[in-house]
Amino acid sequence: MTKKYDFKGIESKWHAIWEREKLYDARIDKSKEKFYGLIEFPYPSGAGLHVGHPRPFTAMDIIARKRRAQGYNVLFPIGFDAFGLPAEHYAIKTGQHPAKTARDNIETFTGQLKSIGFSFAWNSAVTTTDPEYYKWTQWMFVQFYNSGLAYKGEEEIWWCPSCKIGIANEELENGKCERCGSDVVKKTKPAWMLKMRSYSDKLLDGFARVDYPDNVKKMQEDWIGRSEGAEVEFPLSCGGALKIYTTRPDTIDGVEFMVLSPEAAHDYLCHAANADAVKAYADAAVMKTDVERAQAKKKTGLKLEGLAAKNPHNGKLVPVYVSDYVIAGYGTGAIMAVPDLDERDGEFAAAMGIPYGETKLLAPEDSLNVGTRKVNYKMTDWVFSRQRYWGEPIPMVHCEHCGWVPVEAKDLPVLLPSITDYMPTEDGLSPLAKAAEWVKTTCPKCGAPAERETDTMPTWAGSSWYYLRYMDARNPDVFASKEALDYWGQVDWYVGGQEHITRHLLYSRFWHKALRDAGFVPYDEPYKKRSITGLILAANGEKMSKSKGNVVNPNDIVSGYGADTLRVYEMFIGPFDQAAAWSTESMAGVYRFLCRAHDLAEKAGGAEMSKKDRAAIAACVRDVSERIEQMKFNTAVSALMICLNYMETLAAVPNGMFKIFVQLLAPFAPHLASELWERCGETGRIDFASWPSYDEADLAADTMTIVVQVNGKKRAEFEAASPSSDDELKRLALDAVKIDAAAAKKTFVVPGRLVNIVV
Ligand code: ANZ
Ligand code: ZN
Repeated sequence: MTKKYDFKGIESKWHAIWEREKLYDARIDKSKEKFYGLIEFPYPSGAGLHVGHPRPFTAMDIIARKRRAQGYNVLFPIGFDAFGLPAEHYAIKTGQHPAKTARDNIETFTGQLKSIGFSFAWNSAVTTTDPEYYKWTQWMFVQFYNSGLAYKGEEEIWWCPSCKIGIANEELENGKCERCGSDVVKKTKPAWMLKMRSYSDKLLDGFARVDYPDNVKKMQEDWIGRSEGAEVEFPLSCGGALKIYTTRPDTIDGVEFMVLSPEAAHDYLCHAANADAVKAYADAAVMKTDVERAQAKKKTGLKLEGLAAKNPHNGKLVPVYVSDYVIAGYGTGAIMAVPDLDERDGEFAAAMGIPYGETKLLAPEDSLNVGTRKVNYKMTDWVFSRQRYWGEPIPMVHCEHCGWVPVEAKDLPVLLPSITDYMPTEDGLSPLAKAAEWVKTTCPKCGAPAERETDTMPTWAGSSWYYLRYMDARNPDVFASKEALDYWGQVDWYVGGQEHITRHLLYSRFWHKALRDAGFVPYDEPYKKRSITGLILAANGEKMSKSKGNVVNPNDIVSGYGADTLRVYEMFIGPFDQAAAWSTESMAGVYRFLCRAHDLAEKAGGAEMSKKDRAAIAACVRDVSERIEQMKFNTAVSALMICLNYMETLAAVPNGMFKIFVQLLAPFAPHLASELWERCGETGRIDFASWPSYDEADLAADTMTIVVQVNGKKRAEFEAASPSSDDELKRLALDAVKIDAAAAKKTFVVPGRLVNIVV
């Protein structure tokens, strides 16, 4: 009697078994080789899991499950990145404490993730807002401070007047606040900074030792923006000299004028006859974002009347301009303009009506005697202060006598005080500044009354090192023991979204290298291999969003079709690294595939595998195994479908064949596969049954039936691999009729059909 595919019953049964047996919990086991697979942990928003999450999660789950079957000791952890603005905004709106909403949301996420059957090591789950976790985030900041990597600067930062928050360059979206879309302005504020720029070369060098897609490297390289050039001083008519940075010192003969950034122009006002006009231009320009300045349709600017610069190469006197296309934070904030060769300079010359001639390039050896070699980076230091409530307090204390003093390790964590007014103050101070009792403390060094830092860390802090905590998540004494760090080592494979390449991925590489240099981790790159996944879009190709009403809720798929259908469909939806549009029909097709696989179990029995069966299953083993490694999950699913189609044509499905199919299906549809494995009479868990291999010889795909005639009469029949050589067929034919080769006068072959033996 055929049982219906009861996915609900099957899935809840196996969830209970996995939970009870703690099947996927991670433990150090030195007798086995380790595999550490990582996904970007989710931000537990109030909306719950969306269908985009399971795509990379299922992919790494498949790899983790395959590795277990291959005999590896697997760490496939999960956690929650729960600090940050959305939670705080929600708290402001609803009056609920963000710690409470975070807890509630994490509970929802946990239930959803478990319902999809990810083989996460729940015993090493972490949450960045947990004081036992952020204690270490703070501790690491103190280590960075002690090694000179953290400093408090008077930095120019971007300020969103609406969110009332200082933000880093990389958090701008088209020059606007990425959260609320408001225009941002520049503001000078004291801020904690991390010396990330000084790690530029180390971050670039590290690429040689990791396996990242080329576009990921390229995006990070562009972000770091290393360039080699020279600094050259141009003496000024007012005395002193103007220092510029150029990547093309060989063009110095073609310099027609100099350009100051608006910020730099302020230093030269007293030498300009038109000081007021220059000041007005510069003041207005300073309030624009770099992006606005770079993208302006028409170049604008002004000459500093009465000021001239002398070309140190040819002695020519040239005028000095101010323009906002020259950026203050790059190079020296001033340039030599070569309108003939540099496009931006050419545009500026055209806009200002400056005539220019052709440039004679210098030979590389000449140029350098007027300047000094210089390497520049676009990447700036990391602005690490946020004037927000819902983040890790920066563990620093300010003392009148001792200045800034880090909180001692024994006093960590510096707990976030419970407050009810989360709004930042109008003067830009963090809401923590309003917690007067909390702010008051004593100096760790001299014991005098002192004040706590009230800025908190950016969201990117907790996610910069979470992969380290996973290795030893419950250790109360250190962020991870040496034993754990040595055993689990680097993350072997990290999969996640395109959107995290220049922020999270770069920040965490920097953080890791800083820890490495301080002697706290034993290797210099956190992630050995990184892969990218594409977005899942709505059916019409648009981004899914609440406001468009086109969001697919994974809960509905799990309850209507089962978690295995959701998983297999998300893998089948299209090439893994590309965006793909949701299709309910093709999801239903996947559901039918699983129903058929389920039903086929009834046909599986004691039959022996034919040559043809062996070829079909060998091809499936090869294709599924290879395609998982290449992350070609959609074609791996196709291979499973082809194999199922084949088995359905058989009168009796050999048990041996069906079981291999079930093993190959298991990483994709683990609930159904576990159930079918049991129905095949297996008592162990399919998770640890060794991954199937195949015999190259079996692949000789098709077989053919060859008739053997002796003196024109049919005497026997045999199966041979197709294609086979004539010699091979003759040998097999003689074997089949037990005639000695020497006794055969003549043997001839009709290709694909028969062998005739004349005796
Ligand atoms: C003369 C020249 C001639 C330049 C030429 C380029 C081409 P990258 O490669 O991005 O590092 N530059 C320097 N500082 C600048 C600033 N603060 N704001 C805007 N532009 C700046 O770019 C370096 C080049 O960008 C420099 O080399 C300089 O223009 C300009 F045919 O000097 B060059
Ligand atoms: Zn002190």
